[in-house]
Amino acid sequence: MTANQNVLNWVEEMKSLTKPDKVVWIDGSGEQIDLLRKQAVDEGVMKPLNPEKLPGCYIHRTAVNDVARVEHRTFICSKKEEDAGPTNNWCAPDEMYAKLRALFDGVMKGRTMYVIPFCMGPYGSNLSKVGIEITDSIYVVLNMVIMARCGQKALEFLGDSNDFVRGLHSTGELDDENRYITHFPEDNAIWSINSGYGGNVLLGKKCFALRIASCQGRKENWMAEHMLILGIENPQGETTYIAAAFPSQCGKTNLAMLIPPEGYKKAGYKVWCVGDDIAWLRQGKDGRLWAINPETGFFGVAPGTNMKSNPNALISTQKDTIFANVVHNLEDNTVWWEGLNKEPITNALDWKGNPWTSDSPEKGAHSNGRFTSHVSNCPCISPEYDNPAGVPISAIVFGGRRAKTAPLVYQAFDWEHGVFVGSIMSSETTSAAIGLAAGVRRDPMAMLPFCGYNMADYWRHWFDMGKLLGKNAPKIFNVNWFRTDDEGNFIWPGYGDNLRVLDWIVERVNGKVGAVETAIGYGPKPENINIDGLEKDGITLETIKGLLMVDKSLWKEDVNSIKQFYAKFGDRLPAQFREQLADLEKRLAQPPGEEVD
Ligand code: OXD
Ligand code: MN
Repeated sequence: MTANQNVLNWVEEMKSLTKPDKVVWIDGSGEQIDLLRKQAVDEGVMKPLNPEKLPGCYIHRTAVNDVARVEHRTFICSKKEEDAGPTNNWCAPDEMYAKLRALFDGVMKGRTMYVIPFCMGPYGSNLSKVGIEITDSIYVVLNMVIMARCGQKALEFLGDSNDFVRGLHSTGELDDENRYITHFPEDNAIWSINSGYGGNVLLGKKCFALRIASCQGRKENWMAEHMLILGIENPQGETTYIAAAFPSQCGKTNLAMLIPPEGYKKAGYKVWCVGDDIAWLRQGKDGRLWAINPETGFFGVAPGTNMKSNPNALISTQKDTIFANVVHNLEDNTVWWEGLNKEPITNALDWKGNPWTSDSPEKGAHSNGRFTSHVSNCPCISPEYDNPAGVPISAIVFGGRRAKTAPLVYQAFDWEHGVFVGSIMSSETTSAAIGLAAGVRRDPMAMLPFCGYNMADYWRHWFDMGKLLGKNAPKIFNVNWFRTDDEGNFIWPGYGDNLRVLDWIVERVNGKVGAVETAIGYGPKPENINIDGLEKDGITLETIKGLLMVDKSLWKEDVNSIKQFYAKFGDRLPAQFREQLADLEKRLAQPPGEEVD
């Protein structure tokens, strides 16, 4: 399939290490994929679902000990430990290669080695990059062809270049004691063994498009971020693009595909999804920051997805989708998960494959049960999604899940302050990764598990990008949909109504609305958040005032926890953060500020 000696030599080397019975190159053709799907069904890797109700859909189960990303087994193997930084697990590359060579030695005996050339990003884009994943999992192949542009064309795009990411994966024995998800940023290499869960094995995604790409971006003056990208089209047909970072399971996919509230729909607003998880951003010729979604699919969390929370995601799963670790409804050979609907399930298998009904005491789907669907299934996929130029980003939004501290929305004073706002992001922990203590954790830019190098250097890179972009830099905001009342109920309705907050953000970046200076940034004047039609949810101007309130005593406590977090980075912490913290403390000690334009 290629004459590229760099590729051929590497594949040969991996073949002699893993010793497969057979090697199959994925060419990206429909015929080959159809055959592989049949083979996967014959091998019992996945089961076809009801062809009338869910055409082209399959269900798969991972091993019960292998259901999520494993941060405690994820390593950044840079030559120097300090280059991985205090938030990553580190191991010297020689030591890790030696350990892994022993595990990979002969691991594919009796198995087929699949070679998947893939391109992250549209062909022809100066933002796109090629990877090759070698795997012995047919499930990985069938997911990768949904999640990335795979096959012959990726090799053509690579040409005879040596600039490709080398991904090696084997399901091994699924032994969790020897599970390793390892990254060698200096070699552009990823080695993953003993897992079959998407986040650990679809190497184009978190491993390449975030961990390795973040290192590449730093060297090459661009950014790889854990961000959704969406476009908001106003009734005049002008679209403003926003990139937004949220920790796992904070509703990123829901926000990326949101359906405008009735009033906005009637007025002619549209929301377009460019991507739901990862953004690669680079300065364009016009000086602005442009973004692509390097992926071609959604690897979304199924539980909680329904016609109210995310109709566009649910519709995306109705054909050509691979489900993992959800309920298999045997009644009509479909799938189900908690939060899908209230239908009683009487004859089903749970995510572990055990008989299950709605009356069973345990949940039927794993809380991190997933669907893999191609972006073209999504009714609101942006017409610009495949544009090699990407889309121009006007606003960067950070968010987290905080019950009390963070207000509904605020705007950073400037880029430097915005980097500080991103660096103090925090959220409750989720089940997308196991091995984490429950509670609030700092998750700067939602990149804590995904930054491939020292986070202090990563922040420095953000400051540098700000200098590069100058006056063209996007404005930075923070949102929190998750404030609760004294009974612990969410106050803000969220979902489609989040457009009301994005609307303020768009107005701000377009210079159409003023703001109020608060201790933590510019806040909206309460009357500038559009609440028309929210009376039914009991939302009034008073509610908005409450949601925008900045409780200084809580923020003072937060300052202490920020200091503790920053202390981990020692002298490497950018000096700007000490200044930002000191300024914040000063503002917290002062009376409220003025209205600004
Ligand atoms: C994901 C995650 O799977 O962030 O997208 O965990
Ligand atoms: Mn994610």
